[in-house]
Amino acid sequence: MKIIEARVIVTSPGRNFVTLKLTTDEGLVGLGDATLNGRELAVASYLTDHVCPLLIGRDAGRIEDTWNYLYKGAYWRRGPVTMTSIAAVDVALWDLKGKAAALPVYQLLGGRCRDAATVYGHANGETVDEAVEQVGAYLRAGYRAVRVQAGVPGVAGIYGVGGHGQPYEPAVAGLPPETVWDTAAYLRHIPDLFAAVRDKYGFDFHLLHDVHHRLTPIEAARLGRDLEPYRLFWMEDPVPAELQEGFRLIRGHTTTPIAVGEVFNAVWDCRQLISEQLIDFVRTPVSHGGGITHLRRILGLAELYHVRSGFHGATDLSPVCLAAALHVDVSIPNFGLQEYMAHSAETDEVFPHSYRFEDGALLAGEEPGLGVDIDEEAAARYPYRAAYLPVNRLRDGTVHSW
Ligand code: KDG
Ligand code: MG
Repeated sequence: MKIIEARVIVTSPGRNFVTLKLTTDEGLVGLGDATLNGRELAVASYLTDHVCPLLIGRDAGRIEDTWNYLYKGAYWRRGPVTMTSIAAVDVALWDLKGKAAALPVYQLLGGRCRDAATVYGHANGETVDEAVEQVGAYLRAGYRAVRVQAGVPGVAGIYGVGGHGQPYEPAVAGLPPETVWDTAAYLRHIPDLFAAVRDKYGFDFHLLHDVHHRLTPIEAARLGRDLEPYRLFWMEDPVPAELQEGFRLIRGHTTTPIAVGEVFNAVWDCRQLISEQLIDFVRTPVSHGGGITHLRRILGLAELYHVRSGFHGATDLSPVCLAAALHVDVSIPNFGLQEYMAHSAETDEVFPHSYRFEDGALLAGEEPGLGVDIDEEAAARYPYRAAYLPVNRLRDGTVHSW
């Protein structure tokens, strides 16, 4: 089975998505998500200008070989643009292999280890009361795990807060907006949020919180300790993770579990974090981490060190990525939890899919391949619009991690 066409589709049904579409001489179509929030067109160009021409005439069945050809053959290794591009090819090839074999992708990955992937939803509110209310809505909808984010008094534009009960979407149309950050105010406020949630709903479900890379190791150690009474499932991205050994300091002070890795793109970004057991969950998504092939390598290493999966699943990862994640989720022994932010109706219209939410979990589709399609006519109705993630500054104007 040979690839005869490789094409990139950029569409913006509510937000931007980049999709690679491969077609074979047998008329099969494979899809891969190539969306890199705020840098979409860089990946579109990498694929269109430098990768698609190399795919024409290739044997679509040679997934591992193609991965190595694109990774080693480029000479320039790793990085989000390269690894998102390789991931899109890899996922499209798994989709094709499933369709050629008339099997859902999880069957090719060894078959089910579980029936469905338990997910966590996003409760948020500008105030503690609003956030507590939203947690209740998720519990009533059947979720067994909820991430909670809330506004911090005196700090406008806090990460993860949509405002007035709206779902949160971090990318903003136009040039990057700027937000202000105050570590001391945040550290004072967040334990009260979790005290209020546990006080109202008890301990019989999982709670999570995303720090979004804003603290230093010693600040993160303090937060982890302050949150211990509320038994979090994880504290996410407590510090920027370039300095992997920095996590020793956090780990030495708190038993609050740590999840990291939504911005990682290769096993090398988390080798030390995993092998020194400095984290509990790895969050690298299929679409930024070199695809199913490379993500399985990361999770294979993680399994040896009691680290579980907690794949990123924000709205900037398309339904193609979410479907791929679900096939991995149900087929690996060390699954932890899957993030789930439901996509907009426009996004679902462009990407019809067979995965579905039921009883706090997502079920991977049973169709051959990934079980996701792209409606190109609908996609064409939503042209690309420039949009960026915010830039963060301290009160004195210093640029801070967002
Ligand atoms: O593109 C950035 C978002 O995906 C990110 O801010 C969302 O941190 C995030 C999460 O945990 O979903
Ligand atoms: Mg996050």
